[in-house]
Amino acid sequence: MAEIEKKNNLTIQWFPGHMTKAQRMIKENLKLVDVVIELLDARIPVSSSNPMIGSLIENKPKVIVLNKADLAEEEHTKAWIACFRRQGIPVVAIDSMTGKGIKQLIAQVEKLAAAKINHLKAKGIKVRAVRAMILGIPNVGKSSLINRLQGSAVVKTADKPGVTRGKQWIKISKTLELLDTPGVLWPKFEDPEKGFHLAVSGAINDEVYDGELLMELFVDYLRTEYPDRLAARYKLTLPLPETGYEVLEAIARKRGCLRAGGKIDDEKVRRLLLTEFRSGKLGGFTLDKCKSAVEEKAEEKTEEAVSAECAMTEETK
Ligand SMILES: Nc1nc2c(ncn2[C@@H]2O[C@H](COP(=O)(O)OP(=O)(O)OP(=O)(O)O)[C@@H](O)[C@H]2O)c(=O)[nH]1
Ligand SMILES: [Mg+2]
Repeated sequence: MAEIEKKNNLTIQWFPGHMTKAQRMIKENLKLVDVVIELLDARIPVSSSNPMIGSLIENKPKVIVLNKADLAEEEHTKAWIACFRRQGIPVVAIDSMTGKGIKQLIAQVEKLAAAKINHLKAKGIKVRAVRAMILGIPNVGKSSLINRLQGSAVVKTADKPGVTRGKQWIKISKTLELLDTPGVLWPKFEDPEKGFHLAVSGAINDEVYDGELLMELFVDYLRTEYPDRLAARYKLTLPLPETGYEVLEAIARKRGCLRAGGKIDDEKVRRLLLTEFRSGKLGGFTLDKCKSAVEEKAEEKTEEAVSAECAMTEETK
């Protein structure tokens, strides 16, 4: 079966009732906030971008945060930052575990809220703290970022999607208050590649998709794109075996994921590989690659050429 067909067969979808409720809550609370902090997963900045957020937040000032930058490839994160900046979108890369990048984020939030706060000042209204709402897909690290900013575990976090269920305001300092929100996805992933990326990175409840098929695709991806990493981590010899399953078998043997009689424990080795990938043990990964400025320009030119050609065809009709 071709790879694209397999991805189509994954039919990943996860939009449980609590997400519809969360969306309503986000809309209702927007009027209370000055700035929206949209967390994207630095490993998948395209796939983790909820297409419904634009219409949900309308014209609220927004900063994009590429969280889990420690799990992504540094040069790709830099390219993504440049890409957002070219579009005039404020962006910061952070690691909510160590706090790297958080100072820049606070500065950015204050900058975006300055106009509103100054407006209140000018009207003689007592200056209040800046209020920001944190939005993002499940498991992207919204609650972890709040805990990091607060310096203690004020909100619950866990290595599984769907942990935060209600809203919660947290006073970070005299000048900043944050609203934690539940992770929200959207009803249908129009591109199966996005579903694939969201599932491997841990944004989707592992019980709602075919784990075996997902791992088949994922091992193939690693085998072709990152053979050196697999070889180094699991002490395999290069070139790697021809098929993904043989690669899994080799890993299982190295790691003792075996059943009685020496048969490999498929489930155990798949789980091991996924867990090690998600926790960064295989190194940083950026699954969504960003187009360089040169590629973007070339594409714009092609689009211009196509429109010019269409216009000419119209004229000669
Ligand atoms: N390596 C790394 N792990 C992170 C980072 N931020 C969060 N995590 C981990 O990601 C997992 C999810 O974090 P949460 O803060 O619970 O995510 P959330 O966005 O609040 O998730 P929901 O409440 O389910 O929507 C936890 O295991 C965190 O430890 C980061 O910057 N780097
Ligand atoms: Mg949470």
